[in-house]
Amino acid sequence: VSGPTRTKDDDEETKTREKVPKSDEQMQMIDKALMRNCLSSFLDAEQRQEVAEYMHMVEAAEDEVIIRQGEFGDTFYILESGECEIFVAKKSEETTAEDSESELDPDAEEMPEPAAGQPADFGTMVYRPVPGDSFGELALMYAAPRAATIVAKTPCRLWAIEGHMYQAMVQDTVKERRSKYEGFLGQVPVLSNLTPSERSTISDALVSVEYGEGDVIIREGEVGDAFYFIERGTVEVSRTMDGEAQVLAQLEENNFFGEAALISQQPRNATVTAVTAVKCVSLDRSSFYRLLGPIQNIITRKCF
Ligand code: 1OR
Repeated sequence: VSGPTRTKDDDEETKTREKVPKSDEQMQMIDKALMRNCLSSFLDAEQRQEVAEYMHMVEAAEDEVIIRQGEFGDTFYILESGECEIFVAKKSEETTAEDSESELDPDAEEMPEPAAGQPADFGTMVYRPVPGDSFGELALMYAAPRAATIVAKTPCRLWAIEGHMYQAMVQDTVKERRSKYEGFLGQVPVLSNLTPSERSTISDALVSVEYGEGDVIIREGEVGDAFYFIERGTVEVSRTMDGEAQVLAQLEENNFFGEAALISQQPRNATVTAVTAVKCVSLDRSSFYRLLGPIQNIITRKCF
């Protein structure tokens, strides 16, 4: 049932919903691509891995339309190999594309191919993605029609994931994050006056950060603006005394540090270094302020 009006977006194989085994190399390539796209750049390493596990390979033939501007589509793609081109049509041209779409009915004859040497007019070519580039995130993020047309110039291999698969995965993570972090925010003395709903708001603003063994997370003397909660790993807190670094404490999972930065812009009074690989969530003063207003009011607010 494939005709020239169909796109890769329309294919059933594009909507597969199972995990697909992949080589380490493929996982790494997808991971890097996810880190670079605004749709997925906020995901942490584990979440990216989960999304990567569900991405599956689709192939586009030379000249095949992968995404068509103006149409519905909710697949997100990463180009693995091959060459394709992105075209953007002006509004008037886009209407033409929509018109031809509305003529599409199941009994209709296949649309004629454009005459030889007469390429279909998709508008202005704006970008040639290279392997590792991704596209299709806009329709997914904003529930909008496709903003551009993407055509395979050579046979292409693409990693694909359907929008609501992706969203379901991320939505669960949002819920999990809330219940996980609301609890710990309650343990932090400077935040103990937050209401449960404020804690829930704040938990959405937490950013996952990862450090390797030996990385300095905060440095004594520097002005800090973020506070950290350890989800996994061990850190060492040290302070320079008589010109020598003295270890003051080791902190582990469920401990936090750097909270003074949420209330004051004083320099850090100790250095915190990752002893093992460390996974933290962090909250910075400006997000805290943006979400909850002047911090001082909250911290000094009386509980009732
Ligand atoms: P989508 O879901 O709207 C088409 O499907 C995709 O093309 C879109 O997500 C982006 O991933 C990708 N304008 C709109 N979409 C673009 C553009 C683009 N580039 C890539 N895409 N412009 C080119 C920017 C270099 C703006 C042109 C005015």
